[in-house]
Amino acid sequence: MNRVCEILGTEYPIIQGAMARIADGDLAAAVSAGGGLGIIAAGGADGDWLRGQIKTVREKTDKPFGVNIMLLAPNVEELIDVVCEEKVPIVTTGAGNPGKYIPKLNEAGIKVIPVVASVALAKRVERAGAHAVVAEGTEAGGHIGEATTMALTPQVADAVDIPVITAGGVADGRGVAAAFMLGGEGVQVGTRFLVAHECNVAQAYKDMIIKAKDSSTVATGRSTGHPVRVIKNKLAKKILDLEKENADQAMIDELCTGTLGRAVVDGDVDMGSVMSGQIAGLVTKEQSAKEIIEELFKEAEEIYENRSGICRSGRAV
Ligand code: TUI
Repeated sequence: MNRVCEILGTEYPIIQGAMARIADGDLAAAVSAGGGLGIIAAGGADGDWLRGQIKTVREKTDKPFGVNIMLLAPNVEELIDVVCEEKVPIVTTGAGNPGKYIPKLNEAGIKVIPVVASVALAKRVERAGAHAVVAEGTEAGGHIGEATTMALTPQVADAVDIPVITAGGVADGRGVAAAFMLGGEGVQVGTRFLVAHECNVAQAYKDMIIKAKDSSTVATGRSTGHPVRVIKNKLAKKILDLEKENADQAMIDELCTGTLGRAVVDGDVDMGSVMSGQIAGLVTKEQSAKEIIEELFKEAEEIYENRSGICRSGRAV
């Protein structure tokens, strides 16, 4: 039994990424029923919506699931109260330091798994009582840090005793195997679940992920200190141009307002914000969440079984 499976109560050590405005109760239930940990993304939502999605998951599956709380949200306290009242098994957090909320969540019987982009934050949340950390590299979609998955995972794994779950650039069995080689004991996968049959994002968004290639994403917002990885489109180019010209921040904010919903709900993939990881180029087909999970771990296990060692001087040793 793997430590991450023990903490999550899942068959496989995999967490579904919290895709803001996208990851609802339908997707979370499908991932949890498929053997992973489904996550409802509460960022941008209110308490009533969250309660409704938690109910949806519980109606569809009796498997464990989680809620992600995006710490830049203005109503964090309200969302924390909802997850405590509903006794959600797992909470993941993003875009900030959840330290001050961890004791309250733990007292309510909730395990907390912060998403971190640095060793410093990983150490801080471990001290505050986190059960595990997701180390998310800059290859990930949405709000990102600077370090790559390759550099971040082993450094976080050496710095903390709690298990590390690798995120950013994981979309197939090779990514899962690599995560374990780097000291990860589990993975968080976002982009591949965007095209799950059970994912309620606009079809145009899914099509954009499927046709993406290695160079299709770009990080906007580096000039503001809040970089966000998105698929390169008209909106992203406009934002980058404004940033290059050192345009007024208020102008950039105005351009960005409402753009996530525009892509996710309206399917406007030209002037909407199509958040995606760099690994989108590897995502080529729509599948059920269960098929995705089973394929990831079947491929990873095959890699481990077929390994004959590390190559030196052209021969396996
Ligand atoms: O949070 C995410 N990914 C997200 S949140 C999101 S919603 C959003 N929409 C528009 C603009 C901004 C956000 C979309 N994607 N991933 C986890 C993550 N956390 N990545 C990076 C961080 C992070 C960065 C800095 C965590 C903490 C931090 O500093 C806090 C500290 O005190 O050190």
